[in-house]
Amino acid sequence: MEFTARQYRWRFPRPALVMGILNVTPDSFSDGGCFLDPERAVARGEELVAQGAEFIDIGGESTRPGAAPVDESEELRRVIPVVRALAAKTQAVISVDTRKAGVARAALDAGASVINDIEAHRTDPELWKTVAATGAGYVLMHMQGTPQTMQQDPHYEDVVQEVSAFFEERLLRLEEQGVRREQVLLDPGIGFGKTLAHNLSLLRGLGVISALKRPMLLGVSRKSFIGRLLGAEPDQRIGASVACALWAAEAGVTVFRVHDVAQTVQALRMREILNNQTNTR
Ligand code: 7PM
Repeated sequence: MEFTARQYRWRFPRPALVMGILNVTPDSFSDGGCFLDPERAVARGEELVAQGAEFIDIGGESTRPGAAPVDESEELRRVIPVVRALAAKTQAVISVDTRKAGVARAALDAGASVINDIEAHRTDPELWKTVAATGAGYVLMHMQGTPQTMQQDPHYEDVVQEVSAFFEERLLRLEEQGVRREQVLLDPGIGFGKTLAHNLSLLRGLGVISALKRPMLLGVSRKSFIGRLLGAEPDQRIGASVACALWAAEAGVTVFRVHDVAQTVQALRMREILNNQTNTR
């Protein structure tokens, strides 16, 4: 298995990759408003890289349930200076969390290599063409509904089968648009139109998605299902987030989108040593 994003290429199996989260929004649930100032955002990005992140995922529009949409000029203003600075200053692969082809294009021009599309191409039909034309990496995330409505009454007959069928269908449509399978990471979209029970079923059923033979990305970091299960505030969910990452690594997930890069990298490296996946001589 391979994943390519512009000039980058990873071959699997290989040690897990960590994607550090950098929100440049005024309203994200665990770090909202902290990094709206570009200088602070860039400093935070450099810190994530120093902690071992190979990807930085930069987002300028909150995906919080019910969050207000952001217009393109505002999203560009938030995101592009940070992409440009981190692409120039760090070795990290820059990912941009956007649903807009205009933002994706500008970000790729500014040095980004991956598009993290939480809407899986429901909003802007130009987005896949941009991914095809640039050879960018593409995170294909499953969501039922839209960020505005997704948590109102999510319903599935069999969430694991339905998410898996969604990926198969989108992979075919992506190929029709000129996006090669090698460019795609599959992400079950934990918390996006899912109840607690759906999230747990998906985590338990990751092996089914892994049978699609594409690398998987997972975002569980500090999510509310952990709070619901264990009663902790977002910044007190690190242990459970890391536990989920180790669990998911066992099921074949290879890319982890996290807030707590140092702790996650340390846990994943330890797991790899115990599995004899890493050369320790
Ligand atoms: C409310 C709900 C606030 C969800 C914040 C979130 C993912 C993502 C996010 C994910 C990919 C968060 C999320 N989650 N992109 N963006 N996968 N690809 O906890 O799971 O960061 S936003």
